[in-house]
Amino acid sequence: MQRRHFIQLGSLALAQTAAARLAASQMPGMAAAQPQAPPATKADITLRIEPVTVELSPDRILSTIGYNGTSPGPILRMKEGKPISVDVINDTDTPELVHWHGLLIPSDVDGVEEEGTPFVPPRGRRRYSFTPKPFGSRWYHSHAMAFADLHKGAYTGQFGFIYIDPAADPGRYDQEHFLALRDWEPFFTSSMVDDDDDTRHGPQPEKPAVLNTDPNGLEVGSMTYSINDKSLGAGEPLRVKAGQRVLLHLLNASAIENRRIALTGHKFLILALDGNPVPTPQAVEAILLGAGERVDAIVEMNNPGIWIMGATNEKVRSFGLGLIVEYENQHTQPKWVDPSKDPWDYTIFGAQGATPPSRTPDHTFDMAFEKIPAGANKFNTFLVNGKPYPRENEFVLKQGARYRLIMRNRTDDAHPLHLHRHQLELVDMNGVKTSGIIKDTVVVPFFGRATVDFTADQPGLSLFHCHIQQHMDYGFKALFRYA
Ligand SMILES: [Cu+2]
Repeated sequence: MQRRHFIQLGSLALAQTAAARLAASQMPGMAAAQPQAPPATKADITLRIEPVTVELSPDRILSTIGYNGTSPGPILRMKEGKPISVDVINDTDTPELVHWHGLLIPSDVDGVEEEGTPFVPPRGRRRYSFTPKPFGSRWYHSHAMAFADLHKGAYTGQFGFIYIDPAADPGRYDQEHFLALRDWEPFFTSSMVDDDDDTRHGPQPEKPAVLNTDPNGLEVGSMTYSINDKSLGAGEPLRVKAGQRVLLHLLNASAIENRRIALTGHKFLILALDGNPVPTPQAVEAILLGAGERVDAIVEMNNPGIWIMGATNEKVRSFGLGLIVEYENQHTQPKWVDPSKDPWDYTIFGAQGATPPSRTPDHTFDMAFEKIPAGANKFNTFLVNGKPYPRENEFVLKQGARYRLIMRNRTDDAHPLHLHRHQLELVDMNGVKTSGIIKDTVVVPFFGRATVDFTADQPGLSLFHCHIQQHMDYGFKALFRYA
């Protein structure tokens, strides 16, 4: 090849790269993953994305992707308002994103492709620097898309707790535990009914007059469960003494299902939802945790025995979702008794009396969610207001204004809806008014309706989506932008 020829080819290649970069910088969904050199200073935290094995029980050892050799990853404790840096090293062949769920941080470090956060490239690294807020139970997880690949994104073991101090005051307590509900080895199935969904017995204000009866497409199921990295009966029991107060930080880290749990013989005193203290703590027998949601609760250990805490769904519990709570000097078999059938109801934790929401909204967005059944061996898709993702300039926010979102669930499934980088105040659930409950993920019931308010105080793109990975991947999302 002649030299002149070579130079021409070289400059053409350069021009193409520059054009690709320009295009990438103009499209938030295509942010270029430039490799970063190791930084000169050491970060406060290093997270290594790498293959891990998880020993759910002696005869059930799984391979997945996790953080720092484990799944769940390390519990990250941060101080509210104190800047922190996290080096993420990606020892896999897949571009990755780490999302800091429930934190009010800028789009470029939120860990979301649609918001324009750069990927952590395969075999590369990227530093996330941000100021953690607000305090409470948060978590971190992969926000990569998975589509038909059940070995990607939130289907893997890439998740862990974040706890931001100062904590909400739980009062005196004797033990503190972080417990993540998980399913493993997901598979496609055409016949899945979510038996845990206690919302299907409630009011159905959004049930369409004519139902779409087209045959359903593939759903994702599991037959392997755990709390943290152990299946029921395989790990050490949670050992307690009569009279102790045990603080539990519960997280549903599932990519596929909402989950209802109970602890036989005991009640959970609910202190915080999604890490935010509730106006009216109440004791309940069972908790419904949507995928992505957290609950902080105190359990008074006042009923000596050996008890099972776990999924109220018998099949799910027997496939591993549970742990044993053991009082000292007890020698009986672990016991399970179904809790009362009282449905989970956010509004009982709201402000007492007819307290109005903290601020009157300036503008209301109506959002109707629909599922388009795909038929055998295909993937269902989801529409927001009749249109597929992406959509242009539908949800544009004015900084400082207060917005109301009316979420109308016209599907036969309960969906955990998550808005990134903002805090939602629950104001209405199926017609029941409430106030003072602050969340980042809200389960909108089966054919039900939930209304939330939020202040547009976080400029930048913010993703709104169902926290069930398959639903998000196949269209159940919207992008909020600032004017
Ligand atoms: Cu969903």
